Amino acid sequence: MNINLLNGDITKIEVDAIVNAANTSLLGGGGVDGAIHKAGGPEILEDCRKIRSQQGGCKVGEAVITTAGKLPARFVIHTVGPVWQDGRQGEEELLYNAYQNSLLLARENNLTSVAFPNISTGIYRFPKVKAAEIAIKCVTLFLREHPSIAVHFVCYDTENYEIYEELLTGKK
Ligand code: AR6
Repeated sequence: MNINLLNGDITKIEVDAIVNAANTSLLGGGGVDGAIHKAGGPEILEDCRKIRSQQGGCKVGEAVITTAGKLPARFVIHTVGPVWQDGRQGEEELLYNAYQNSLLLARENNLTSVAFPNISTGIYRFPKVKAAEIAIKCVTLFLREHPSIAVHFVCYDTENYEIYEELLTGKK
């Protein structure tokens, strides 16, 4: 299966699309969202504003696609993960939807390589192990149906990297 694990900065990855852990406003923020807009330049925000004027932002669990501006990737897929509250507000399903809708958008646009950050595990406080299990399950099931797509999990922090490494390879 075409799943790769990387440790580093997603803005540097040369793939068809990198995924942004955005918020519903699509107007940028901190974390990976801030890094993507900073490195990609104002064209990304311009596209986001167009989408806002058409559909008023992006709901939690949904995804939209824009240019990647100056980034080495061709496109940015912006998705919105859930804020972790107590686990009883549909957070797991919403996170699954965020991964799945990003992959569906990649496929609709005939993209063959996609890089994901660890959506919701920063500012949105989703428990990291649970988030990694959801991400890997969603991607694995999707790639079974669409084996021509390659997915890169790009972990910025060591904790997430080690969690993914253990789940993907069973080694520690
Ligand atoms: N490359 C890859 N991963 C990164 C990078 C990077 N350059 N920078 C941070 N991460 P977060 P969220 C990791 O907080 O929890 C924003 O303000 C980080 O270590 O970026 O979904 C948005 O506008 C963590 O593992 O996103 C929203 O308001 C992961 O990216 C809100 O944060 C996600 O952390 C979304 O919160």
